[in-house]
Amino acid sequence: MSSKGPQATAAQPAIVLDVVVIGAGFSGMYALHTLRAAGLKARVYDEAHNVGGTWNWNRYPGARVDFPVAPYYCYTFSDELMNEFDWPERQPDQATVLKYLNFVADRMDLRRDIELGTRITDATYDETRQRWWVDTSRGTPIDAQFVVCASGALSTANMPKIPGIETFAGECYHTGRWPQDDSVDFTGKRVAVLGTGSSGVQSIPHIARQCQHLTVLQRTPQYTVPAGNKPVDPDFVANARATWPEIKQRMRVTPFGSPFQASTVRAEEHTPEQRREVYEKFWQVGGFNIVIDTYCDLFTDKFSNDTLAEFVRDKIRSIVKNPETARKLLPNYLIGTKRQILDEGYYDTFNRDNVTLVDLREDPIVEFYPGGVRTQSGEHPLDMLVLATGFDAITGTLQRLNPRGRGGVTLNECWKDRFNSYLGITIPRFPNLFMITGPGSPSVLYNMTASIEQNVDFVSNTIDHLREHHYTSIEAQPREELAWTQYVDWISKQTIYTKVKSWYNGENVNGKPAGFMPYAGGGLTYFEFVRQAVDNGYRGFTRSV
Ligand code: N01
Repeated sequence: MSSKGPQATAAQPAIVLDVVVIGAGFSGMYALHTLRAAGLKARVYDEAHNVGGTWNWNRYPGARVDFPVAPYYCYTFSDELMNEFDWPERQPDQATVLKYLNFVADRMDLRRDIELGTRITDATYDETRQRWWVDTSRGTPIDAQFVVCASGALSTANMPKIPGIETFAGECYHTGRWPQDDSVDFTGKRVAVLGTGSSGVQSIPHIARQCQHLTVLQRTPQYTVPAGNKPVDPDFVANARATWPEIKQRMRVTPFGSPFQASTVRAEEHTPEQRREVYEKFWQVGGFNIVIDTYCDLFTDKFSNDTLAEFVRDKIRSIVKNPETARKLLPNYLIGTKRQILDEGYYDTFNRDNVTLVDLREDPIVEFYPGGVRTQSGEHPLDMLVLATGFDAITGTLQRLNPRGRGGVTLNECWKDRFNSYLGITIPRFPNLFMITGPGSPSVLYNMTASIEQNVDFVSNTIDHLREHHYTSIEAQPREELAWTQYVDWISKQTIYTKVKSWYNGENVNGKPAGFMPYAGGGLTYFEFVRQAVDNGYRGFTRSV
C-alpha cells in the first residue's frame, strides 16, 4: 500500500464499502440510489452541511436554472418524483432546486447513507488489494472497491489573483461559495461585482435594487437574453406528467437533452425582416429557445451567428439609455461561444442612477486596497466585493483531490498537459474510479440531469457486470484514452466554441492546461459511443480478476 493511504488502526478501523461516492449533488444522490438498488454498500460524502452540491453553494441573489423550462431540469428515473414535486416557475430559482433535492433525499431515503460536513481528502489505489483507500476530513479511513467522483462540473471557485485583493477589508463573497445562512445584506452598502458571466449577470439586477451603489467591474461583455420567467401553467405540468414517458424519450434523442425540437431552417433562408421577426418573437418569449429554436446553423455558420449577435447588440443599444455605457456593454465575438446567459433585466439595470459600469479593458484594475478598488482612472470606495469570477470547471475539484492511481501516479501528473479520459468516465491507471461529469463527457453542454443519469447507469451496470463475471477491477486502455481525447478535441474544433477564451477551454484559470473539456458532439452520439463500448465486450477497457 502507498504510504499516502489512511492509517487504519484498531482504535480507528476503516469503514469497508463497495463504493465511495464523492459529492451529494444531483449525480451523487442518483448514484447512491442506483448503487444501493443494485445491492451495493455505498456511501456519499460531501463537505457541505446540506445535500444539493452546486445548488447548495450558489445561493447568490438571482441564481436560477438556465436550462429550458421546468419541469425538465430534474430526475427522470422516477415517476413519483415527477408527480409529487411541484415546480412553481418556468426557470426555478436556487431555493426551489435545493428544496427539490432535499425532497428527493427524503423521498428516496438517501440521508442514512450520506455523510455531510465530511470532505474526501485523499484517495489512493492499493494495487495488491485492487481497492481504494480513502481519507476524510474527519480522519475516518475508508476501504472501498470503487470510487465514484460525483463532485460536479462547477464546484471549485475560481478566486482571482489581483494585486491587493487580500487586503480588502470589507465583506467579500464568491457567488459559488455564498454563505449558507441569509446573512448577506446589501442595504446601504457600496458594492462591486467583479465578473459578468452567468453568476454576475443573474445577481447584478438583484444587488442593484438593494444596495446604495453598485459598481460592475466588467472585463468581457456578454450576450444575455431575457429569461422569460413566469409561473408554470398547471395545464402544462399536467400534460408533462401525462406524457412523461414520451418527453423522456424526446430528451434522450435531442442533441442538448431538451425535449424541444430544434429548428431545421438556416438563417440565410429568411430575409432580414423575417429573421428580425423570428428573433423578436423568441426575445419576447424569453429563455434558451432563441438559440435552439430559431436557426439550425447559428453555431456552425458565421453569417447566421452574426445575424443573432447583431440583433442582441441592437437590443442593448435600444435598452441602455447612455450611449457610452451601451457601447461598453456590446459584445463583439460569436454568440454562443460562451454559455448563453438568461437574465432578469440585466441591461436595463445600467439605466439606474445607482449603477456604474467600469470597462476593465479600457480602465484596468490597478489594485484593491482596504477601502475599495483602484482602477487606472481612479478609486471606487467599497463596503462589499462580490466575486462572480466563475469556477475551475470540470476538472478543478478532482485535481485538488489529486487521487493516486496504479504505480503511485497522481492525477495531476496524468493531466499535466491535457485532460485525457476514456469516454469522459474513466482514466488509465485509475482502476475502478469513475467520473460522472468528467472532461470528455458532454456534461455542461447537455441537460445535466439527463447526462448524469445515463453515466451513473453506466457505472452501476458496469459494477454489476464485473461482479457477475468475477472481475475485481476495470481500467481504461491508454490507446483508447488517447483516441477518445483526440476525438473530443477534433469535434470541438468543428464548432464555434473554441473561437473565444472561456472556461470551457480552461482559459479562465491561470496555469490550467488549455483544451476544450466537454464532448461537443451532442448527447446522442456520445451515449451511442458508450453503449457500443459496452455491447462490444467493454471495448477499450481491461477487466482483471
Ligand atoms: O463564471 P464565468 P460564472 N478580472 O466563468 C470574470 C454556470 N452557471 O460563475 O469573461 C476580471 O462564466 C470573467 O471575465 P472574462 C454556467 O454554465 C449556471 O458566471 O474572463 N474579471 C467573467 O466575466 C456558467 O457558464 C447558472 O473576461 C474576471 C466572469 O468573471 C458557469 O456556471 C448560474 C477575472 C466569470 O464568468 C460559470 O458562470 C450561474 C479577473 N481576474 C452559473 N476572473 C444557472 O443559471 C474572472 N473574471 C444554472
